[in-house]
Amino acid sequence: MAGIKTLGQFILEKQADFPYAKGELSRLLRDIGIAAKIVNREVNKAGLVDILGDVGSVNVQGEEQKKLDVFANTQFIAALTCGGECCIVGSEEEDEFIAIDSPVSVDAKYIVCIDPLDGSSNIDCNVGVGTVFSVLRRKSVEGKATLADVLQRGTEQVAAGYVVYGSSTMLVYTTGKGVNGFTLDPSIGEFCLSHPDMKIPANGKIYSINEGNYMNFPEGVKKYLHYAQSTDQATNRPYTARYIGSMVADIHRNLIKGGIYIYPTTTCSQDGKLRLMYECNPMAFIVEQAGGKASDGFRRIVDIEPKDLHQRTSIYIGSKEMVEMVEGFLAEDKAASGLKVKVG
Ligand code: AHM
Ligand code: MG
Repeated sequence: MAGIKTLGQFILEKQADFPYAKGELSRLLRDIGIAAKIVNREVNKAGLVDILGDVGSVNVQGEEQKKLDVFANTQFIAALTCGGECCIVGSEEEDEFIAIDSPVSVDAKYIVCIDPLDGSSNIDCNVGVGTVFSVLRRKSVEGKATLADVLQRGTEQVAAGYVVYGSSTMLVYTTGKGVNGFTLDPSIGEFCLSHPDMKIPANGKIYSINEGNYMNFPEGVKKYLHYAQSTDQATNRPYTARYIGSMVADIHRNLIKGGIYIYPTTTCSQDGKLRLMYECNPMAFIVEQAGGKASDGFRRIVDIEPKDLHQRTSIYIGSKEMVEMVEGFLAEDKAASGLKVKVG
């Protein structure tokens, strides 16, 4: 055991920093870790058993649900229901939030918004997928928790994390005191601390965006791509394009190597594609805690006031200087279009 620190040990150790903590958040994180291990087992054997492919139903976003999506959703909801610390789960796979009404959850203080299996279009072909979760504290003090308890800004998150099921499986989380990463050691079935105090480089060379949508991008994004692809030795350009199509895996790589992940608004999806409450907010919390930036192009993601559980937003997230650069192009463009409107 020498030198190994498991996720469970680490969570307990951190809890000791807060002498009045009752261990509820620690137990919640532990429950998520257990469900992640079960999902990991199924993701790993997805090619062997009849779990690939569509399950036939369509989720609230109008997307076909894959079998593994459904499996992951069931596992996380079951873990949070049995754990007793969570009063509401908001999931990408569920139209409405789920109020947990089990005898062990009567005093539950936490709300979890989760994308149980992100990057689901990659399941069928053995490419990395992930889980993303955001933890909020319930605001109301009596009665049943409601949607108003869920719809809190990202600044109110008490914890956030993701699991990336890749060539190895990692769980990365923050409680607002830095970011720590744990790699699953399959031989002992434990997440072990492998990436303590993760920091994203202030600048990088990687940009991640679905360039197939180029024609529909805002002008500021087109200008940034032109900048990224132009040659300039002093700033290490041209940059390198890397796009897996699983946000968790793309952002995880950029967090380690330095880079930017962009999913902008397009003329076809004017609110963007990714979901604020369970995709963008948790990733923004983590990346900011690692020293990076996350914005919708004009303001911090975590400052956006949510109106709906499944609300979408544009996102520019990653190395601080890269996000600021693209924000600069977007601001220039906004100012120029404002001028055009005035002149006209
Ligand atoms: P999902 O939650 O249905 O899997 O969708 C989210 C995913 C992100 O992981 C990924 O970065 C993006 O959608 C890919 O979208 P696109 O295929 O439009 O590039
Ligand atoms: Mg998703």
